[in-house]
Amino acid sequence: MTDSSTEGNETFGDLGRILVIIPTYNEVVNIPLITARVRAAVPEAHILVADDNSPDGTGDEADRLAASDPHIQVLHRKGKEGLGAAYLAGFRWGIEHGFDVLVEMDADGSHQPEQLPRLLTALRGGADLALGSRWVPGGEVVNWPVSRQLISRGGSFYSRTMLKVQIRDVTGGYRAFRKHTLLGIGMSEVASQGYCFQVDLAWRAVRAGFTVAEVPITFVEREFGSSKMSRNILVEALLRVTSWGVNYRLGRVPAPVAEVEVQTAQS
Ligand SMILES: Nc1nc2c(ncn2[C@@H]2O[C@H](COP(=O)(O)OP(=O)(O)OP(=O)(O)O)[C@@H](O)[C@H]2O)c(=O)[nH]1
Ligand SMILES: [Mg+2]
Repeated sequence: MTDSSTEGNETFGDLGRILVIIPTYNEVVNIPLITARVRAAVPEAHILVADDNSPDGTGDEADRLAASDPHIQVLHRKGKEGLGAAYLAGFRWGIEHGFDVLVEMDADGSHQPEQLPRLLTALRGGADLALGSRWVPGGEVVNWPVSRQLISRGGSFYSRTMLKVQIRDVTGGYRAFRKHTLLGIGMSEVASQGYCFQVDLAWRAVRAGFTVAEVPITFVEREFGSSKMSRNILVEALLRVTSWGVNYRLGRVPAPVAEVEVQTAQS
């Protein structure tokens, strides 16, 4: 079940230039569907597909889409380096190209473009970071196996407890950042890759004193293609979150240093 109607007919030009970054690895069926939905839902937004040289030809398909739509661009990366690295490269690209709002969105339809206005509205309301949340009132998951729900809820609970953050859905990956938020969280120190990349960024934003808003979303299980979720991603998250939590309690985790590390070229 997907929500095919965009909420409201609002425009978001007052937020500046909006870039939706879609990381892809073997999403050839999904990429035309998701880009079309983003274009329909928020027509002023631009899209950057960050593809890690997918063997199934997602990069070529994205190039075809980009050739017929100036709002779509493709960042071709040399090989599979994980979600975190793809997003960091996308953020840098977006800031260098003069974007003011940078959105994270999966390619597989789990993050519904029609709900993007909710995240953008939260930024307009004063948030520095808007998090799409499954685990706040009004948030939900559709067609997700109980095993995945347990991992997600358990991961959020463990991270919240270890890191003492109040965010209910700290592992979620549907997010909108104001540019200044990304410039203030020390992106160059971020090394985490999979699930814990999302925890890392949210925790950094909180420690840097930014306002984080959780916005309810309906998360829909992917219909096409296969999951890249793996045991390694879970183990990485568990080890990193545990080590961050222990060091935090020992007073060894400073607040992120604001660093303007990207040259902004207005285009
Ligand atoms: N560029 C790039 N994208 C990736 C990589 N790993 C995953 N992705 C993309 O990141 C998004 C999320 O990955 P998914 O496989 O859907 O992971 P998930 O949402 O945890 O798993 P499911 O719920 O089972 O779909 C998708 O758009 C993937 O194509 C990677 O190494 N590089
Ligand atoms: Mg997914």
